[in-house]
This record gives sequence, C-alpha cells and structure tokens, in this order.
Amino acid sequence: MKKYKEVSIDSTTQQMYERAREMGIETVWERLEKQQPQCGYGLLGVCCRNCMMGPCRINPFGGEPRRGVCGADADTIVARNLLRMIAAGAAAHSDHGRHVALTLLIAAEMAEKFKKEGKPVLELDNMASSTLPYQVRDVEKLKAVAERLGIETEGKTIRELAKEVAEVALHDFGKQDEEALAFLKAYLNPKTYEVFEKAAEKAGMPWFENGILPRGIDREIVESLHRTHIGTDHDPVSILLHGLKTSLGDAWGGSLIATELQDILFGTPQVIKAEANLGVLKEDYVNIVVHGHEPVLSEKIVEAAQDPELIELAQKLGAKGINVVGMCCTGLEVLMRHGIPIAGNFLQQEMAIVTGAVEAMVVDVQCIMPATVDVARCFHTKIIDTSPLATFPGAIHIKFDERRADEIAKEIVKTAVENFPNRSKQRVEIPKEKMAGYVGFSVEAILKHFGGSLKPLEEAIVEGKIKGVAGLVGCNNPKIKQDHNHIKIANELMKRDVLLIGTGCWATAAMKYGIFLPEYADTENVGPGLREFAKEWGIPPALNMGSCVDCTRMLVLADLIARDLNVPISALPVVGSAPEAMTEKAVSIGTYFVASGITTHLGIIPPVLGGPKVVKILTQDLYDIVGAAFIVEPDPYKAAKLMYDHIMKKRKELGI
Ligand code: CUV
Ligand code: SF4
Repeated sequence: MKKYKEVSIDSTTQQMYERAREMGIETVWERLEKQQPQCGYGLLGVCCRNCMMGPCRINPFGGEPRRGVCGADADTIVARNLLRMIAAGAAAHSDHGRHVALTLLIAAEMAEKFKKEGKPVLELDNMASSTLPYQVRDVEKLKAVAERLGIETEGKTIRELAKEVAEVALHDFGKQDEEALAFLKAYLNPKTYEVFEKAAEKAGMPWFENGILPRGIDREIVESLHRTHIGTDHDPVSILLHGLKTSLGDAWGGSLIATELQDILFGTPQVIKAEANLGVLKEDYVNIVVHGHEPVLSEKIVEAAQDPELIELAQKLGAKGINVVGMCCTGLEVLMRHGIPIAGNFLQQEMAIVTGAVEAMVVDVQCIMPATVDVARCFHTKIIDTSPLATFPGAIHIKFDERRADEIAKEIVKTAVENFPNRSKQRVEIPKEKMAGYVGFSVEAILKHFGGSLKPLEEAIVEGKIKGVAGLVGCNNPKIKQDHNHIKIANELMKRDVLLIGTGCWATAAMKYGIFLPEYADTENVGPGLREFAKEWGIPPALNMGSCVDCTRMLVLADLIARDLNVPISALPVVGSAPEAMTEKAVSIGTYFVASGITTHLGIIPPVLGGPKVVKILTQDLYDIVGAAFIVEPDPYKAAKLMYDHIMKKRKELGI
C-alpha cells in the first residue's frame, strides 16, 4: 500500500486517503496497485481486438509475431487504436454539445407552444419566462453567435434566434455534404483554415477532399470506426490524418457548440471570486456534490437548492441549509458562472465521500468512477445517476428530462435533504483546507478586462514582458502523484514569464494552490515580466477558462491573436500541455490542439511507443503538415524547458 504522501501533494487528499485506509475502504490507488504489472502490449499500443481472428499482439522487441492474423503490422495497429481513442473522446465532448443544442431547441419550441396556448407573449418571445425550464440568459451572446454564423438577426425575436442557432448547430452534427462545419467556418481565421485545407496534400494524400476540414461531427466519428474495422485503412498516415480531422470536429464543432450554447443558456462567465478543495464541504449543512460534465443538470440543481421549501425542510431535519459544491468539469461550469465552490478534481471524487459528510453525489456523464457507489456504501451517501446514458449499478436512478427539469431537480435535492438524518455525526471528518481564487475568464471577460481588445496582451508579448502563452489542460492520473506535475509545470513556466491559461482538472489543481490569486504574482514562482503584467492589469498569473469543453475558449483566444497578427495559429508563441492526462477526451484535446497549430506536451506516455512510424509522425512529421506536433516528456522540469524552448523558437520566427 502507498504512503499517504505518495498519492498526492494535496493535504486534503492525503488526509482522506489515510482515513480510507484506516476504515479499510479501497480507493483508486489500491486498485491501480492490484493492476500491476500492467500489460506491456497494452502500454505500447500493439494489441488489437478489432476482429475475432484476434486478439493479436506484435512482439515489441522485433521478433515474431511481426503481424496480426490479417497482416496488420505494429504501426497499423497502434495508429488504429489511437484513432479509436480520439473518436471516443470526440464523441464524449460532441454528444455533450449535441445535448446542449437540443436543450436550446427544446426551450425555444416550448416557448412557441406556450405562446400558442395563450401564455404571456413578450416573456416567451424573449425566452425569459419562468414557465420555461431553460431560458436565454445571455442575449448579447446569442446575437453575437448568430451574427458569426451569418444568421440575419434584424427583426427576429430571441426565441426565433435561439431556435435558428440550435438548428445550425444540430445540422453540423449530421450534415452529409463535403463542406466544412458551419461553426468552424464561422470561428476560424482564414490562415489556419488554409492549413487544414492543405494538410492532407502536404502529407502525400491528396484524395482527402478538403484536407482535414471536418464535414460532419458525427460523420468523422463514424468514419473513424469504419476506417479501423478489419481490412479497411492500414496506412498510419491516413489513419492519423483522419484522427486530426475527427479531433477538429470536436474542437471547432462539438466542444465549441457546447461552450457557446451553454453561455447562451446559462450566461457567459465573468470574473468572480470563489473557493476550492474539500474544505468547502460544510459540517452542519446538507452537502450535495454535483459531479460529471453537463451544466444542463448542475445549473438546475444549484437553482433547486435555493428553493425556500427545500431549505426549510433541511432546517426542520437539523441542518443549517443546503450546500451545493462541484466536482470535475460540471463543478467548473457552475464555478465559472456562479462562483459555486469546487470540492476537487478527478482523484478527489472518492475522497469527498470519505469525509462522511456528503448526503448525495449527483452525477451525469464522464469521469465518474463506478467505485463511488462502493465507497458510498460505507457511509450514508447516496449516488444519484441522472443521465439516461450513464447508469451506475447500486446507485439511485433519477433520470433527467429537460422538459421537466425543475421538478426533477427538486426531487433530487429533496432526496439529498431527506438523507441528512442518516448521517452519522461521529463519522464525519472534513479536511479544513480550501483556497480562494478568481475564476470566470471567458474570452469575453478577458476582452472586457483589457478594455475591449487583446492589444495589451499582444504588446506585452511583443515587448517580451510575457514570453508567450501556455494552455494547460486535463485530468489527474493515479500513475502520477495528484497535482504534482500540474503545479510543477505551471510554476516552471510562470518563472520563465509565460502567461498561463487553463481548464479542467488542471484549473482546479491550480486554484487549490492559490495560483488564481493576484498575490501569487508576488511569489518566487512567477518571473519579473509576468509579475509586472499581472500587477498592471490586476489579474492572477494564470487564468481559469473553465471546463474541458471550454478548451475551445483557448482556441478562440488564440484565433483572435492570430487574426490580429495575420498569421496562422501555428506561428504564435503558444504551447499546450496535459501534464496528467487520463481520458480519451484528453487525447482528442491534445490532437486538436496540435491540428490547430499548437504544439502540445503530454506528461503521460500515450499507448503509441510500439509503432515507431506513428511516433515519428506525431512528434516530427506533423510540424510540416500542420505546423505543430506532440512533445512527450514525463519529467515536469524537462517538459517545461521543452515547452519554453518551443515558445522562444516561435518568437524568433516571428522576429520578436
Ligand atoms: Ni472534463 S476529462 S478527469 S473531469 S479534466 Fe478532469 Fe475534466 Fe480530465 Fe475528466
Ligand atoms: Fe488481429 Fe487483424 Fe483482427 Fe486486429 S484486425 S485482431 S490484427 S486479425
């Protein structure tokens, strides 16, 4: 068994891990240990189960077997497996985006229906009626997105515009023509568009019509499965080119739609102060943890928890009130928009339950360990699953329906409140630590902060006060001490005057260690140039841009800078990193960063080393094809140095 200091640098995780061990509760770290030694073929990516002549595996030392039963070699197998990972990641993000678009459409259609039934027309046309389960909270953003998409806004009601935007988004999922996605065309600068258009030709595969421009979000994902079916695509180059295309359908399609339409429905984040870490759980309150990814659910839970009747019920049952906190990306969604505290990142989901103070963990989709149910059995905690596409054996199922969102959200909160008397007071131990930070740096909030343009940031980069920008993303992975690489890489980059922007579990990690406080600029972890810039503008040296789908905010920001400088994104002194990557979604994000022109570091070695040609394409050849490639380096100090070197190289090429 691991010592508590080996699992995490976070003292709350250390404390809860110790407690779990004392109580004999198995957690992610024990399960990882029981998996040792992990399969070498799997780690290298050289096993294939794509047909029933297999499973096949290739000898990584060069001996026999060199080919699978069908004749596929190591590179084909590795490339196919990677493409399937990208497709699964893109599917998760994009299905989330589809869900948001459908929610916007449902709300607009309900408004129309209510209107016909004779309910107040003005409110319904503005989509501001409380009879609607979802409203348009950010009318400005709705208009801005509509305008980008080339939708005529003059003389239309909010309801009509919402419906049209939702329809364009939904069309991007299923369209069958060869054109690029409408959202991509609306958001991407022409120089980078041209890179996508020519990428396949540069790679020697001119038969890719329109290069790596994605045509339909769903289509590219389906084609990934088709290409990797036995006996179809075998050239690692074409397989990986399609991987780039599929990931771009995620970036400039599915994820972008998720972010933009969520802003329309729930409001665009603005800078706000909030708190992070397990210390946000409250001893004398009903604690509800919202965990997963889709704010379509968590927004409603936050609202329902403010219902006076439910608060009264909580008080009648001996609690002071109801405390909703977040976990993982849905936590970041409500953190960014409402300042709801976030209890932790991926490796703290079990730890939150081990406090014994959680009445309910309400989950939707993605990154939710089925083990939460087992840990919850040791306490009074109820795991409530809500998504029709994610069911957890042993959990309570209260499936969500957007049309009855308020009613169901209240039922969920009530279930949590009624569970409060079952809490055993002697078995509660909540770690004290929590940290404050500023969040809510949407592109709109950043622009507003800099007085309406990115000029101040661009000037600081040109002057060299700031050397460049790094986008830090992604998960925790128990193979790495929790948050260790996130924080080391962040500090090493900030020391070198690199401004950080970030999302996902990286952002929650950064917040827990105070990096989102403006005062952090005074620490020795921040270089003099970045310090001066942060102080001048009253910002922290790192900006929280939201959840995983909000990685598109970083792309939109990079795109704006590229437009101002009239260069493709790949010319910018910008890098990406997923220091503790874990999910297939992170693979898709890394791939679309690279495809969009942002060289990206991975701190976990992806399962590709068994295919030498694949490794060469990913780490070298892609520079000639899209202007960026992958850096793989587990050591955080070396990684930061390599990322910095890349930024300096880009500066030199730009002549700054
Ligand atoms: Ni979507 S994808 S572990 S919650 S960032 Fe966190 Fe973020 Fe990775 Fe999952
Ligand atoms: Fe083996 Fe080829 Fe079938 Fe894969 S597709 S399992 S390599 S025979």
